[in-house]
Amino acid sequence: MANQNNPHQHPEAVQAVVVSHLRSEVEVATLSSQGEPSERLRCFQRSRSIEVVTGDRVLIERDPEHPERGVINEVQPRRSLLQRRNRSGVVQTICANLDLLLITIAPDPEPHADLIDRYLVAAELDGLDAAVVLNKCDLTAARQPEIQSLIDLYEGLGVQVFSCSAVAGVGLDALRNLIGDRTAALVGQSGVGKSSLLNALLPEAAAEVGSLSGKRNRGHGRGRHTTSTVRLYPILGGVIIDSPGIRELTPEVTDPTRLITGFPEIDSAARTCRFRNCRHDREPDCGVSEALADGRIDARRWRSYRILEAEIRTGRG
Ligand SMILES: Nc1nc2c(ncn2[C@@H]2O[C@H](COP(=O)(O)OP(=O)(O)OP(=O)(O)O)[C@@H](O)[C@H]2O)c(=O)[nH]1
Ligand SMILES: [Mg+2]
Ligand SMILES: [Zn+2]
Repeated sequence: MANQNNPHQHPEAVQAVVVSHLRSEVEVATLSSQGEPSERLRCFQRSRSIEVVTGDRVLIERDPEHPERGVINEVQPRRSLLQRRNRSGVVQTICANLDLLLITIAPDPEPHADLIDRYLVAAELDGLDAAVVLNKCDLTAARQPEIQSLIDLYEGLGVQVFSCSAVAGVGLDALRNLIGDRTAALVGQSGVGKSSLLNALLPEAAAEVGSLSGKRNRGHGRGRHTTSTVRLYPILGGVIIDSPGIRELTPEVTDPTRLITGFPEIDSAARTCRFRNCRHDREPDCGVSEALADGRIDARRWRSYRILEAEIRTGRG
């Protein structure tokens, strides 16, 4: 270990990954020599200069008197970050060091396609892979035309769509293969079955799943959300992160001119506009208007883009 050569480094520096962070309590898992999460410890942060989030790689020091406890001395550089802006414009970090976003939807609750677009933007701008996971495919018959047109739209944009069912045990091997040795986060609306999928892939996760009536969590000021913290689970060489459901997402876009790259079909049409500063409104020879007219750009995707663009311009989520 590095500390054998460096007398100034703490003698007990241990590599770990943050499993969850709730208020002042941080749960970490020490990393084996293969880099796999193993032993769990409860830690606190020595310095609050960096807020640790689930997925962070940290250096910890064990408490000599309580081996199940420790102190986080250092947060290592992050290779990626999933961030959002809340309604007051404050940037919140959801998790760190992700490779893959699993944008989970279901026939019920009804998918919000704009939310899918926003996750795809976050993935594009943060350099993450993304796939749409259509869970509850055992229920798809109820909304067949709407669901099929969503699948067709996103597949047409080059996004892979995985149909599966946590309850019926369908499509789970494909998900396992997709995750492989990567760190993947299950994200999406509340009730689509993110925690159910986690449990189906990894029964020992024993994550809490929403009751069918949705009554149990009412009256706690959280609506019907079941999962309340972002939490990491090791799975066969990879990692799954389960996250609380959200209704809205304003991805953190530091360079607004890059937003359009999250909408590749609009981006490529806009490159053919006659005017470089075309506002795609009523300008002549506007590539976007042409693509909207002949169906290369879906009208809903265009609205979705414009709304997000306005939000980012005004700095509000
Ligand atoms: N029919 C059917 N129901 C499912 C399936 N997967 C999950 N459900 C049900 O959907 C409900 C919500 O599941 P959860 O796993 O708690 O959903 P979640 O996305 O984790 O919700 P939040 O934690 O609130 O974000 C539960 O009643 C599950 O039993 C499925 O594949 N088919
Ligand atoms: Mg959940
Ligand atoms: Zn134009």
